[in-house]
Amino acid sequence: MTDINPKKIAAEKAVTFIKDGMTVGLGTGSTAYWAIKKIGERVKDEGLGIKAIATSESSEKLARELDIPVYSFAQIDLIDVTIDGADEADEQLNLIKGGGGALLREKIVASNTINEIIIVDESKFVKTLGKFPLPVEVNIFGHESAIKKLQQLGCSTKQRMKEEQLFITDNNNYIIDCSFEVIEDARTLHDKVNAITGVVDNGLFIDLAHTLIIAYNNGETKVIQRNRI
Ligand code: A5P
Repeated sequence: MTDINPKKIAAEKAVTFIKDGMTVGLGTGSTAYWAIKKIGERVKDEGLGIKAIATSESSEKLARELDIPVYSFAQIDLIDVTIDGADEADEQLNLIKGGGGALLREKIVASNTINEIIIVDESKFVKTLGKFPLPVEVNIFGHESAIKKLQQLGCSTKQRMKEEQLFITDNNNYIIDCSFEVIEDARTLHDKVNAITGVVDNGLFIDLAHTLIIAYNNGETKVIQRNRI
């Protein structure tokens, strides 16, 4: 029996979109990991010349270990291609992200990217978003008040923990995971959540992804592209 790893398959397909001279956003998580590994391989074996920008401290560390040159927004304007994972993606390419806690930097990078490529295994391709609890990054001061206001939007909340400690993002904030079960109108919910003072951003990515690569458990892939608006 061959070992099929859909995350790796989706990631390696996405890396074929990268051409010499491009600026490349590096996503975060266990799927993006495979993309960063493959990019590192291309840098080493083909001499692929890129400028990378990372969406988290962990991805930056991995990139540096693989000799991928990492830059910051002080040196980069527009990003040609970003490859990132997601926790859920629907047919319109709306997403829930932030399962790894990197949603804010991921959204900043995505919003400066010409082709945001999202890579998922088939389990994350859903009809309606919401089964995966929506990660919301909140300021530490007053987070108790933000939590109450999030609950008033109709969700149950759980503060993100890591090894029995409160989880702190790369930006020194907390994450509140909000279970809505079904999100009928993702755009409206996105705006309502972000209108709460103390919320830094939330994991709904609307109109930010351009390409979705879904890898199935049988090794096949499907690519969905959204027209740029
Ligand atoms: C990181 O904060 C997230 O947005 C990830 O992109 C998302 O959680 C997917 O992660 P995995 O590829 O590890 O499932």
